[in-house]
Amino acid sequence: MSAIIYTHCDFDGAASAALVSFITGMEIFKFATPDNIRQQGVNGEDIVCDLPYISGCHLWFDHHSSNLQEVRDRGLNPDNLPGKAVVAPSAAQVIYDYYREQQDFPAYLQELVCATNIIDTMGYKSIAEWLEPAPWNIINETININSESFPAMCHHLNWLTLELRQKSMAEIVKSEKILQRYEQNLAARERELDYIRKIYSFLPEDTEQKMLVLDCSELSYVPKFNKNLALVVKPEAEYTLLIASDFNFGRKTNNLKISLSKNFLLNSDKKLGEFLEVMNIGGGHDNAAGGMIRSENKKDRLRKLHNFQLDLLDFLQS
Ligand SMILES: [Mn+2]
Repeated sequence: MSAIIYTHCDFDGAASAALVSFITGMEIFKFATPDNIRQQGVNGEDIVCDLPYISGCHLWFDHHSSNLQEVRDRGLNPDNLPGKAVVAPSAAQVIYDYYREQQDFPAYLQELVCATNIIDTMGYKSIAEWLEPAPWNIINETININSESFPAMCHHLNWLTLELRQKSMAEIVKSEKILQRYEQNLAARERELDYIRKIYSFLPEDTEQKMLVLDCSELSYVPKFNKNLALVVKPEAEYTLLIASDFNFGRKTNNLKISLSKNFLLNSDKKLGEFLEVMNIGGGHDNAAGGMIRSENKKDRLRKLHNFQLDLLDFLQS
C-alpha cells in the first residue's frame, strides 16, 4: 500500500502537501476538514499536515494551537510526537523549518511559504492588498467554488498541489484552468458584494457602527459567502455578525446560526470564541467564531436574537 499525505482542504493544506511531496516523493494526497479527518484511520507510513493529530501516523505537521491543546488533553506531549507541531503562521512554515535542517528548498517554494503565511493568517495590510490579483491570491481564489462539490474541489486541490510542488506561483497562474476558476469566483464576488450592500445593517444602539449585521434569516437556504467582503462595503466596521436560519432536512427550524468575525485589519484583544462559549452559544477562535441560538418558536427566536445582539454589542464596546 502506498503512503498517503492527509492534508487540510485549503491553501495551506495544498502548500504543505507540496512541500512534503517535494522532499519525500509521496504523491497520493487526501484532502480533509478537521472534522472528517478524525473519522479517518491512518497507516504507519502516512503523513498528516495542517490537521488534528491522528494516532499512528508516520509524521504530523501542524500549527493550530487548538490542535496542540487537544493533544495535551489526551495526555501527550506534542514535542515528543513524530514530525513537528508548533504555533506558527502556517503548517507550510512548520514543514519548511523541519526539513530545512537537512535540505534546502528552491526559491519558488520559499516564496510559497511566505505567501501561505499571509493567506492563512489573513495577514494583509489593507483590503486592496487582500483583493489584488497577485499570483497567490489568484490561486487561493480558485480553491472554493460555491457550486462545486467537495470531491470536485479535492480533485482541483490534487492538481494544484502537484503544480505547487514543481512550479512558481507566477507560472501556475498562466494556466487556463486557474484563469477560468478565478474568473468564476470574481463574478461570484460581485454578486456577494451586491447582496451585502442590499442587506447590511447596524443596530440602532450601535451608534459608532462597530458591528455590521448581515441578517439572512429570511432566506430559504443557507447563504455561502465570504463575510470579509463586508469590509469592502463598510471598511470602518470592526466586526461582522452573520445570521442565518438553521435547516433540518430542508425545513427551517426555529434556531438561528450565527457567525461572527473580526475585521482583519483591526488590532483588538477581544476573544470572540470565548465570548460565544461563555454565552453557551458556540465557540471558535479569537477572530472568528460561530454558534447557534436555539429557540422554541418565532417569538422566542426574535427575543433571544435581540438580547444576544445587545449582549454582543456591550461586549464589543467594553
Ligand atoms: Mn493552516
